[in-house]
Amino acid sequence: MAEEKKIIAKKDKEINFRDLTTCDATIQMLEKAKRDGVETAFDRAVSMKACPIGANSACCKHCSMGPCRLNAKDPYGKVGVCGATIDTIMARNFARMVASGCAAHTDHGMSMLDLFREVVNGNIQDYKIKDTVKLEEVARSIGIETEGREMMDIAKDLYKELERTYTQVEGEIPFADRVPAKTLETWRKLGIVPRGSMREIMEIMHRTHMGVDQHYENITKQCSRTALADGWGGSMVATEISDILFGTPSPISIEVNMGVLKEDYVNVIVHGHEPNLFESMIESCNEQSLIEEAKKAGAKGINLAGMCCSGAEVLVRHGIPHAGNFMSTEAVLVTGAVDVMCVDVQCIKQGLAKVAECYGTPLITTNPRCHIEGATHIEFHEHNPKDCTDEVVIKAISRFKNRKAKVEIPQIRNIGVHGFSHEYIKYMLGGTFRASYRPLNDNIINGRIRGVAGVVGCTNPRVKQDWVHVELVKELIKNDVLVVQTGCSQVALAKAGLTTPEAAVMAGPGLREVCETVGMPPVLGIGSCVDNSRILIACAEMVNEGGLGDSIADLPVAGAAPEWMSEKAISIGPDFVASGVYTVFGVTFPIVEETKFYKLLFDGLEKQGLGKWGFSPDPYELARMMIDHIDKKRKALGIDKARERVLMDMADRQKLEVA
Ligand code: NFS
Ligand code: SF4
Repeated sequence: MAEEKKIIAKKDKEINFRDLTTCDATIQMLEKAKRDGVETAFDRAVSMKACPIGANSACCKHCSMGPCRLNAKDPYGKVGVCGATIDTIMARNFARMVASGCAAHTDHGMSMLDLFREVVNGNIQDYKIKDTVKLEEVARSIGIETEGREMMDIAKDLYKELERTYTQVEGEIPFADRVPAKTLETWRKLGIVPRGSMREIMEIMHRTHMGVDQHYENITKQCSRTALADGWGGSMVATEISDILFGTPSPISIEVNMGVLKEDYVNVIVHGHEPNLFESMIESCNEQSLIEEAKKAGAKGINLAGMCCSGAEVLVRHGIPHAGNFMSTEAVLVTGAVDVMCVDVQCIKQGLAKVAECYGTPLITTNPRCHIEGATHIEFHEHNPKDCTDEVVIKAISRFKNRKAKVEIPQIRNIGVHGFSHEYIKYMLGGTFRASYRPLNDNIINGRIRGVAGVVGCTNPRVKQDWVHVELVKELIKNDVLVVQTGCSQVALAKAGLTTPEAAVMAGPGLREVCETVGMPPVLGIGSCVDNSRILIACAEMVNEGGLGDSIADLPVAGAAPEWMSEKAISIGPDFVASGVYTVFGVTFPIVEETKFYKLLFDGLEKQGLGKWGFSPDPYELARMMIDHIDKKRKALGIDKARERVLMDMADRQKLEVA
């Protein structure tokens, strides 16, 4: 026992919070948590070493002849009891992560579609179709006639079509119509055009059962097919339906960081993923009778903020302040200022329950799919959404009245401009009257913009929070690469102040010129993780606009999830790779290097006409890999010389200006 105490004391001394995160607000709260004797995921990540065999994906527990552990140092020296090789085991594990990630996104998308159906059928009155222009655009994009038709008729047809994204047993998912012809041709040749996501997920689970698919190449094909059913299926439906119901984002000034909490207000935090809960919470927090209640309790009013992807959605749609990304969700409770944290699904750490309890903050689960031991469950029904959200606000008011915890709010607030939907990027660059991707393509062709990078995904206590994202993005924009962002990554960059038009000074001369002309930031926040589908659509539009090749694989673009942690990232990864994008991950990669499966992902897929994977834990190396790839694509397109000319001209101009 004494021995144990000594170890804990030593560990405590060793933890320097600055090594764990670059988020100053989170550091301040981790220090407070330590004083308060409260443990977070940061502490647990230090004390729980990641299992090296699992990290390499060299173990299998798909049957009770095992679990079997193989040796990463001698990967072909041993096989599982059934004879499964390292490649089979890694590919199966990977496939199940894809299935789980795809299931998360598609189930979220299906909830949005359920809501849409009920709105269209008139069974739900609290939500309405807000963006009719988008409704028509989406309908037209999959071949639904819109000319001279009633909005509700179009909506009914759209629902019927999009349902196929999930339930179709044979044929191609509807949004396959949006895929550039050559990319689609490659998919058809490889047999990876998704049918319906339910079918693809079911098949992956079947094929990875003991004794079924035991060829890593064949398993990888089903990974691609399932991942495409996420990105061009479930995720895309989630984004498009949410835009139709709640509005398509356009640039809006936003505030992020824990300083958005207000000591003298009732603070309500919504954390999770499905925007229907948040939209209703916005209504409840603006409800006059509840504001009166809050005032009676001694508060100045009700203050609503988001976290994680729910937060990212309402950040870009309505400019609702955002309190922080995934690794700050426990830290925000340590402020003592949160009067309620209301969650739905995904990325909700079970550890929140304990931290919330320590500070007397009610943690409310609302979704039938996600209960947490120790939290209060108030179920959210979209037929009567405010029943739930009003009750949550009442709980928050009561907690405010009885606040016992000492309040300490880090006084840090960062301003940015977010909300660059792919539609808006079109208007922004092309103007209202000639909205198109032409100016973006032209600026890429003439070399001012070297290429485009999507930097997305989670934060993870195994690496310094936010640091990898921020350093990677800084490096990219310095090299004239325009960055688009979703999820927790964009919040990291917003906190670092890079999502303002003024941040253009940190960009290379070409990108800077474009940003300054248009008045846009060099880093464009576009929404939550399901909104990665906006990046795919933007890629498709760039191909269709012309001049940058015939398929997404020809584009000078790359993607990165430098601090990823969730299985959803392992679904989005192969989605981008199969779409033709070079996709790099940080932190760790669940694979044994130099195995056949490794060579397929990191090299072989590209030879099949798809994208490929890359990995490095180092942001500068990641940037180098992405830029090299972009340059390789520029060369293949024959536009590498144009860039040299532009840069030469710029240098001459700068010389003149100096003279
Ligand atoms: Ni994306 Fe959203 Fe954040 Fe990662 Fe989690 S919130 S869906 S998974 S941690 S970016
Ligand atoms: Fe072991 Fe094969 Fe069973 Fe996996 S499926 S646990 S490798 S015997």
